[in-house]
Amino acid sequence: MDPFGIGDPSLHATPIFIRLTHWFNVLFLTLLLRSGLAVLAAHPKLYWNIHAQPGTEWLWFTRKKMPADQMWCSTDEEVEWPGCLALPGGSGLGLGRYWHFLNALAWMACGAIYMALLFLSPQWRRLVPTSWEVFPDALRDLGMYLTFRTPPQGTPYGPSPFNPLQQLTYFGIVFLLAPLMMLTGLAQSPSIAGRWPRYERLFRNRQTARSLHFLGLIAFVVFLIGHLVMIFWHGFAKEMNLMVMGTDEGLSLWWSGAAIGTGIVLAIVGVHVAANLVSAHFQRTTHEVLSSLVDPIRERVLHHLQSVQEYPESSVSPFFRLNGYPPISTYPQAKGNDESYEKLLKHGFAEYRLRVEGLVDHPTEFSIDELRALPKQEQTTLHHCIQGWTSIGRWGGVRVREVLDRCGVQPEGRYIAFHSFGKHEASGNDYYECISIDMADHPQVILAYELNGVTLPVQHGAPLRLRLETKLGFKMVKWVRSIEVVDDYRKLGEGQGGVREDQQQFDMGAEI
Ligand SMILES: Nc1nc2c(c(=O)[nH]1)N[C@H]1C(S)=C(S)[C@@H](COP(=O)(O)O)O[C@H]1N2
Ligand SMILES: [Mo]
Repeated sequence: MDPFGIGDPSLHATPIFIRLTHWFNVLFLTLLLRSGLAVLAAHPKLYWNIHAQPGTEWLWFTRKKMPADQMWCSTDEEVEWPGCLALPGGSGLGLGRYWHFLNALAWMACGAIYMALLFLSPQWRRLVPTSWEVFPDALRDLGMYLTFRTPPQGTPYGPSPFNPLQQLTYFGIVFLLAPLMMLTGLAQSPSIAGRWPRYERLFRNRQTARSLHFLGLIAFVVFLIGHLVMIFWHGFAKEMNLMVMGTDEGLSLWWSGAAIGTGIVLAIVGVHVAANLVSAHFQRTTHEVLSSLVDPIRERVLHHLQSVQEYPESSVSPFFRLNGYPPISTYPQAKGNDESYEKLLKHGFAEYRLRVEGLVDHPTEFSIDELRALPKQEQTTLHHCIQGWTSIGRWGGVRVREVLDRCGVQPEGRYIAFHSFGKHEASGNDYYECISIDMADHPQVILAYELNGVTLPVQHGAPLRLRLETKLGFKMVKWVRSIEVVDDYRKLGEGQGGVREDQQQFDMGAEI
């Protein structure tokens, strides 16, 4: 038994850690791929520009046209893909993201174990080319495959069992594609982009990172197809023996690897099918199970990050996309107008009062003039919608902290709920979102009454909307009716932390 291949100078046998991490990698990567498609379906358009400006997509997977003469929202742009393609199928953004993050974490853990053992053993020599000759040699091998010949096994400059093309490809996947996917994935987090705006600029901008992340997916699919072709090219039984049994020599049953390997592949398919089924039929349970695994890690890593964004005013987006129809009868899509809101709107919000209540010493009502009299803060920031589009706007308003300080938060107050006049477009339930109370101490958490230097327009949430510059857009309640300080967000709505969490299985933290 030589689990690390130390005693095998030819590195011909595949040690157990490589075989195990290989099969887990197959599981995690395929789940990442299919859940990634569920995320893409929520905004099936790719851009190179940060404004995600309609009409400037370089690639799109939809035939829907948005009307030029009427208001539309980014939920109207969503498409649904079948469950055989995406995990989950249909409108699967919320759970798709959870599957994606869970598998990203599992995949990175698996990768870390693999890397550690690879470099602690001589096994790295399978993968790492030790001569520039690998480039012309790989080209030669490619030419041979394309003319239906099989290149000789091994490299002339090292003990690898792979031919130069294989070695170069695996090296590229492990040391270039995998890091690219992790880095471009992280660059799409509003918490990371908010805390380190320059990190995001490494990839030019947030939309470029998203586009590169997608191109990485394509590269991975191309690799997967090539890999499968090669398994059959070089002999299914032999390759399966190497990847399951560790060696093709001295096996009493030549088909044992093929049989067990096929069983492993079927088990992986089974996990995919089960993941789709539970996501479709037990949404809430799936949400709760996945969030109990993902949320603690995500929260620890990302929640405390504070936004330091200050985009130049010249970078303000020419067009700021919308999500959520105003609660007025002009828009039947809003799933219910609010007459009190319509009345306030008619009088220019002169009678509007922001109610602050719940676990506060002095429940208070603020008029817009009173809010304007408090210290004003302006910030030019990037808005990340959970669906994938971004826009830059200059917001002006008052810090949530300023408002709360005037009401005196009681020690039991741990969360802030923002209630809207509007409804959730799919369920018709009241729109509300909760954040943990420490967010009020973040420097760029404001109730905005201005956008780009003018009074906040109705479609963007007049008279008052929340801005949280490290969170996804759905947390930033528009048409704020009241603020409620609570001890536990689970007591509100259906208990998940907001209406989109309740209805769409979005994540309460919304940091990535
Ligand atoms: N009341 C209410 N607030 C809302 C929404 C909504 O539907 N209703 N949509 C949210 C989502 S998903 C996003 S991305 C942002 C969009 O803000 P915008 O319409 O100003 O661009 O508002 C958030 N706030
Ligand atoms: Mo959104």
